Amino acid sequence: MASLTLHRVFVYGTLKRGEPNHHVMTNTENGTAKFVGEGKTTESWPLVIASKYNIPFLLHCKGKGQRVLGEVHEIDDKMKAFLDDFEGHPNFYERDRINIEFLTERTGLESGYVPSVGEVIQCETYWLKKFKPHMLEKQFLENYDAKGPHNLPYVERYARHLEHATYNVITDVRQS
Ligand code: PCA
Repeated sequence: MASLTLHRVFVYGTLKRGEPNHHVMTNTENGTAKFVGEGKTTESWPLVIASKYNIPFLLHCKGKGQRVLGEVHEIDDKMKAFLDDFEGHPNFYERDRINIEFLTERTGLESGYVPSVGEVIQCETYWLKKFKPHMLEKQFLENYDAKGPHNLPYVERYARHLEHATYNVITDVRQS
């Protein structure tokens, strides 16, 4: 039987609406995802762009960087399993909790519970926990945009060299 459990995920990078990997969250073959609203981390964390493919990473290093803006989505078990695989959890990104201040006003038309503005909610996010020291020398962003003024455009997976299609060959960001 399909589980009805929903999980809140905070996306800060290419999974956000309008960003290059958002389509995986709208593809119902992967499970279901519902946008709940915008949010901001309650604490400062470094959000950087790194690797030859210009991939965004939230580094698990509290107090550095800025409070990061992103989106809260409600996902089912199937989408959670899909995203874990997609993000290489736990061998590349690691999914773990993060506290998020919810920022979006209710419209009154939502189905189900929606947090109020200013409410702090616990979500799951895809961290880079074991990162190489040079990652902390990069620019710390507040709000990721693949086409932003940083001039580090995201290289989509299909455009990468064939043997670089999976994360385990990206060796310049993660400390083994
Ligand atoms: N995808 C995940 C982690 C970084 C990325 O590009 C996200 O958008 O939150």
